[in-house]
Amino acid sequence: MSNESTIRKAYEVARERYSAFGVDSEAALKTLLGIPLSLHCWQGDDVGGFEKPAATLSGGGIQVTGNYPGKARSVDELRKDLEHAYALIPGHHRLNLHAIYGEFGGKLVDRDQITPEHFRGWIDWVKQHKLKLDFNPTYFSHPKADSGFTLSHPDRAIREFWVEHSKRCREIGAAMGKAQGEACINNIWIPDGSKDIPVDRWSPRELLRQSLDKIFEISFPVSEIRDAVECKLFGLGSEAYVVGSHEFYMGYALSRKKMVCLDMGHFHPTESVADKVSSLLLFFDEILLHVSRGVRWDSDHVVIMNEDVKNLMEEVVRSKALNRVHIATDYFDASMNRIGAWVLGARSTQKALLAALLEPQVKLREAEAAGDYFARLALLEEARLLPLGAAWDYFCLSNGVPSGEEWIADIHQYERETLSKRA
Ligand code: RNT
Ligand code: ZN
Repeated sequence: MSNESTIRKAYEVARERYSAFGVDSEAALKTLLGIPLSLHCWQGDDVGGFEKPAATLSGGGIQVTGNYPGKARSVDELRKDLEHAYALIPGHHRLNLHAIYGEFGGKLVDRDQITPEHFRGWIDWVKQHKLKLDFNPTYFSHPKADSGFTLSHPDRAIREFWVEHSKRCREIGAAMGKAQGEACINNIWIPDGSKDIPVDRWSPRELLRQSLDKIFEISFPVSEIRDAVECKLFGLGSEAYVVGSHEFYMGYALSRKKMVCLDMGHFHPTESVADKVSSLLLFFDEILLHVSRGVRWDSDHVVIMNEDVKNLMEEVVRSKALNRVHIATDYFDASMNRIGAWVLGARSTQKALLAALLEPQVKLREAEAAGDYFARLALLEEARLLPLGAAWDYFCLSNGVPSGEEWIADIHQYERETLSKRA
């Protein structure tokens, strides 16, 4: 029996099994196909970008460790790698660019000088590949970020530099949105904070509020760009204080009608990001997620379908909020094949979404409504062993990408034929 017919047969059995649980697996697969993931460009080159002189990731409480060979050294290589990654991820997706990934023609174009023209190549490239773009200003790896403060810097000139950068990024994002006929999500994350105990926690936050208000003075159509702000509990070198805390941005976004971005690695490890979804969506129209995996003090390990990601996607699905939640990936690992890391994180996120879509919600809610907490817990436990894998394989097969573990060999082949030739 061919692999394909095994997959089809297994899915037939799975479909019946789900149906007995009151779950329509066909509908789940259809919904999954309509969920775009915004794949972060920065896994491809360890958050390097294409500025001249080349920026190496510095400051900002984020760090990439490892030196696995074969990283993309140019925009062409990055695009080639991305094409390879997208070909192994079922469905239609987005690309999340950072400002340092513009095409600056080998010249020094400082961050307060960038324009939509520097991103024309990307706009054309995504059109050709039927992808959509999202965007992020870059507030790290720059001399004016070395002090650990950017938009909340006490020096007005430095703040203004970063405000100008942010304004230009919004202009770029709006140009992307206009060109692609769909809003670009522009996400602001700044590294500002301090390693040790500050006495004045107030002033930087007041300055940040002021800078953000300046950035958002210009309004663009929501059909072109929508803005998000991303909080963090702590980072490397900002252990004692982060200016853009959860409370800060929640207050800011709510009062200014912006989105909050929840990065899964930016909260206390015992805090559930999944639990935040319903609370936020009762007050916000939309939210942005950065799907990541925190491990001890690192917030950016490659995403796997762990309990946290599963719980988060369950909450999005249970809240019937798929149209109000933008899902982006955010992690960076330089110790393994980078294209493999991209695909692994994206497919794992999709698997978690599929698991959530295949959850026997009706039965679970019945048990809960009846106060039968034993049955609720037992059903949740039984649901873990439903044939998710068969549905996933069939989803991959029907969308023309390798199913099961087949894609791993594909990554190895690309490494042999392409990545290993990069000195
Ligand atoms: C950092 C934030 C932020 C970055 C990217 C590179 O802690 O998660 O989203 O990962 O901007
Ligand atoms: Zn993030």
